[in-house]
Amino acid sequence: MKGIILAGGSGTRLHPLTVAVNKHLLPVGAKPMVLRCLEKLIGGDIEEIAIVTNPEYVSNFSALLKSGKKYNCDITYKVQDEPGGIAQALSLCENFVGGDNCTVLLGDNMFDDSIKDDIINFNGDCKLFFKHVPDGFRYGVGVFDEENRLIEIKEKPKNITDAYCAIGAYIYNNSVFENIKKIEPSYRGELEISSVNNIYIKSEEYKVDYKFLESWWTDAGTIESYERANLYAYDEYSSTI
Ligand code: TTP
Repeated sequence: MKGIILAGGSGTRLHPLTVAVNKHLLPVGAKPMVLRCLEKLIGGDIEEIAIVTNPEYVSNFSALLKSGKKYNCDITYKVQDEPGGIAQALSLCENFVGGDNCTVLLGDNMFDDSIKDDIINFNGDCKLFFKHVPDGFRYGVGVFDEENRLIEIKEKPKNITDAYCAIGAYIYNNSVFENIKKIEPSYRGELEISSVNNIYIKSEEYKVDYKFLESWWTDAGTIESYERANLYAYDEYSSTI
């Protein structure tokens, strides 16, 4: 299993915090955001990890994480020239992953549940993670049938409030790179990860598994959610002292 942290993008919703600093290097509690993802991957016994980021920030990430030796892993840095979407960022890791499976984390997502067993015991083609949210219209949300089979991910469905959103953690077999090649840019001009996930979900060829997170999850991509992430981190910290 290879690990991938996607830490490119524009971070415009966090301006001016992210004008001169990459979003994933901002502090959340006592550590930079990206370290939280790194810990999740290492916790799943992953030893080879790629970090995808913008050209101007590669040196900042390597200054922080270096070779990965301190974290008992080997880190590769990949450059995303332009922010072309999450799936486009992931496509840059095709050679890195080779014939292996990969666990992909969005660098601005934080959650408390362990995904160690999901990583170690992965034997399907794709595994997704969902969290209940009261504002489903903001996210890619899971559509399930009466037998709780996942039938689709719907992007930002209008008027939907209570829903299960697909969080930024995905485990894939290596067909993911073939599947990225099949998708077209969305109305935003980006290669969307929901399009890739829908290929897995809708094709009979693939076995897709999913899990609902039980504890907290947040992204940190807006001022409001960034503050929430810091509150969770503070609670976590104060429960250890
Ligand atoms: P988003 O929050 O959807 O996009 P963004 O980071 O560009 O922020 P904004 O919309 O405020 O401009 O990205 C989610 C995660 O995916 C984030 O952690 C960064 C990563 N990402 C990439 O690595 N490359 C990309 O091209 C995009 C769009 C996102």
